[in-house]
Amino acid sequence: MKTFSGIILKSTGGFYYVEVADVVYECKARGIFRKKNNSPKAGDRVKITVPEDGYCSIDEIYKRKNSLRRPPLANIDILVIVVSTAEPSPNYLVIDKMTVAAVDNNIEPLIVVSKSDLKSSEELLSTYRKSGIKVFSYSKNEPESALKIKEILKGKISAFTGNSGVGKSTLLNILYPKLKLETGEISEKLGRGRHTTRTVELFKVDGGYVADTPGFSTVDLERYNMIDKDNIQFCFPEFKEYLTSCQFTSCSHTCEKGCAIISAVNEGKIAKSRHQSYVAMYDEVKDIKEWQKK
Ligand SMILES: Nc1nc2c(ncn2[C@@H]2O[C@H](COP(=O)(O)OP(=O)(O)OP(=O)(O)O)[C@@H](O)[C@H]2O)c(=O)[nH]1
Ligand SMILES: [Mg+2]
Ligand SMILES: [Zn+2]
Repeated sequence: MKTFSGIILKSTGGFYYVEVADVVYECKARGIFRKKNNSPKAGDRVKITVPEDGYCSIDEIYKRKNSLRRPPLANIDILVIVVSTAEPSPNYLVIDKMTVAAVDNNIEPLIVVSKSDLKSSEELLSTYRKSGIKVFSYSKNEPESALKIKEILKGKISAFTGNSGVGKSTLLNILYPKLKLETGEISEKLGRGRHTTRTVELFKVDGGYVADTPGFSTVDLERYNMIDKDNIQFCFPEFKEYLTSCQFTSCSHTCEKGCAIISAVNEGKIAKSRHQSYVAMYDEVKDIKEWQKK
């Protein structure tokens, strides 16, 4: 019997695939994790036991840097939020919920606008350039525009997320051609009503790992992550320089007269859609009681 430390690449059908120095072990998790409602997930660093015969088992999950419920991933450095200019059309509130979930979990958000060949990406780019979040645009016909993204991801663990059909797997194939991930036509997706990518999986690339994830519907996002209403403001990086002007008056920054955030929005320094998302998220969580969050 031997023990190793490794990283979980994916979990399917009750098995976990744990990489230890380029060897992947098929493991089962000990029942204790389920009892504690703390199942292992892709990205987890774990201790495994490899017996002479029988199943390998995951015995311990090492301390996580962070953990996302949806997509189910741990220890992510960068969340790459892929947004298409069209097919499907962007939804600013959905994008902003993802950026907030990332910042709240100590993950760097990075927005990639895809399909700039179908429709101008300018509105999305100008909105997020003001946000202090890195934003790039690319189209599959200009693969060189994706190279800057590759540079940022080097040596990191990153997860690609975004609506089904935005082009996450297509972009990953452009960045790392050896992955050869399955991609799908939008029309087929709608017809069959299912995602092309069906599991969360980590791939070893460029000294780090990237995770492809299945796209989600907005319904899933309602449970994406729950955050305290007073913390939402800190998850909008561009609010930071204005917050001190409001902090002593317990300003909610949603409608108050003289609010420095609202002034910055009116002056065009903060994008209107970002503030609208902030207000929507604030309203959504302000009435949720503590016990409902669990
Ligand atoms: N016109 C255009 N089409 C693109 C671009 N990027 C991806 N597509 C197309 O969009 C469709 C969906 O791409 P996928 O990469 O499968 O999308 P996905 O985000 O991985 O989708 P799920 O796995 O279902 O979550 C495919 O038909 C791609 O060829 C682009 O830059 N321009
Ligand atoms: Mg995919
Ligand atoms: Zn304010």
